[in-house]
Amino acid sequence: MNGRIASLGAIEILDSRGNPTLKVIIELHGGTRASASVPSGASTGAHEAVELRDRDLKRYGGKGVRRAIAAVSEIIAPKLIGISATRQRDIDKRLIELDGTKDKSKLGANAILGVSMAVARAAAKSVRQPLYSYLGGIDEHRLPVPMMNVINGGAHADNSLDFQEFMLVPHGAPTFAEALRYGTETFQALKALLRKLGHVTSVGDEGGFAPKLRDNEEACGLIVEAIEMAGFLPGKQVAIALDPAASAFRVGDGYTLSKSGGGPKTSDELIDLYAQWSDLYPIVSIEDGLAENDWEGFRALTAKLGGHIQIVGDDIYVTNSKFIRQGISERTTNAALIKLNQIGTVTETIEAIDQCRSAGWEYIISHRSGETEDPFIADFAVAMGSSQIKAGSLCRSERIAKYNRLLEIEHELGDAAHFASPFLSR
Ligand code: 2PG
Ligand code: MG
Repeated sequence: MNGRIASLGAIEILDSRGNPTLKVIIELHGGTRASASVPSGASTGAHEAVELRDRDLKRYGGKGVRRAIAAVSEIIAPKLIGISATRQRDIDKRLIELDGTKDKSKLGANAILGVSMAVARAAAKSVRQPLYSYLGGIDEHRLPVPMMNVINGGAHADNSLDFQEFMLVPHGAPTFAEALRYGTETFQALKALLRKLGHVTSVGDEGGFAPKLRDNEEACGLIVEAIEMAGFLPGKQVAIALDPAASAFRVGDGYTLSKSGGGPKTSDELIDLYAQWSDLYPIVSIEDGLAENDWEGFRALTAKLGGHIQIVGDDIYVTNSKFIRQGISERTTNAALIKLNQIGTVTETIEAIDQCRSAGWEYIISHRSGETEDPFIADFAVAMGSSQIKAGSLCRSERIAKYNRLLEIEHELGDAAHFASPFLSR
């Protein structure tokens, strides 16, 4: 019968860092074909679902994904063939049961997620709907505010910055297309500014510049200067978001800013630093300002700054409903980062988002530092009515693919498209 899964397989492709990943290819009875590619993180949370890698040092330094591919064609495919691709929830449940582990380490979260995403895309195609309206319903029409990572540090660049991401947030634009222009013109101004100051303008893993600056704070100052150079109002039109990714510089009970030579700090000292910065710079959002095991520090940060700044949990929640629920009851943050591959299926990701919605939290759909040209998260962000998307800088096609897809969606929605800042009410 049309719409039922006829074949399912995967091939090994490369991600944006030149590491192998999977592209899952699915075919339905009736001729619909679809595919989905799986991203991969560098600064991963300890409780993330586990990617299956071959560990065969003779191929790709052990990072090959042939075992995950075999899991798709030999274990998963025989169980899913014949089922209607529109039964996403049921299919995801079967995938979880087939794997049987808590962290999806048997079949691999990469194998499982690739199948889950490919199923969604094939089902959308089979009912002739764009992915965003298939997953979100016909009423979904919100375009997310982009968070654009224009200065890279931490685990994403070999430079002097401990903090991983310094992002532009063009939330004061009237449309997504204009927000993209505000961000891009600021990115180009930043390039000119760095060049003028004698810095290199080569880029890190997410396409942001990776200069050797004096310290982390200098990045904020340069971004404000670039926003002004591009002719925008800092804060009002283009604001700043940070992802220090603090788990990466957690040492013992404290934090050590070793890349910048900033020395050790306690949680309270880091929180004070963020408070100072938020007085000096137009910062609207801080993600992973503390480490994944520092729940107490997160609570203190949220108590201090959460009234006017978005405090986002990434590594601490890993898109897992269980941790998000705990975060809600303990007021650990007021927002969560959402990454499909942290949890491993489309259904579980939607459950994590439902948790956020029930608490009135913002939820930000995010890429990974290792990406492919697959723009799945662009459709997913619109489908989920997410106020924000984190998709990297304004160069490198694996990042731009997501922005270009959002431009298409905005165009397709026409007058129904809605772009609004989540920050004006703060
Ligand atoms: C993050 C992500 C994406 P990675 O920490 O938010 O920017 O990085 O994919 O390396 O975990
Ligand atoms: Mg993060």
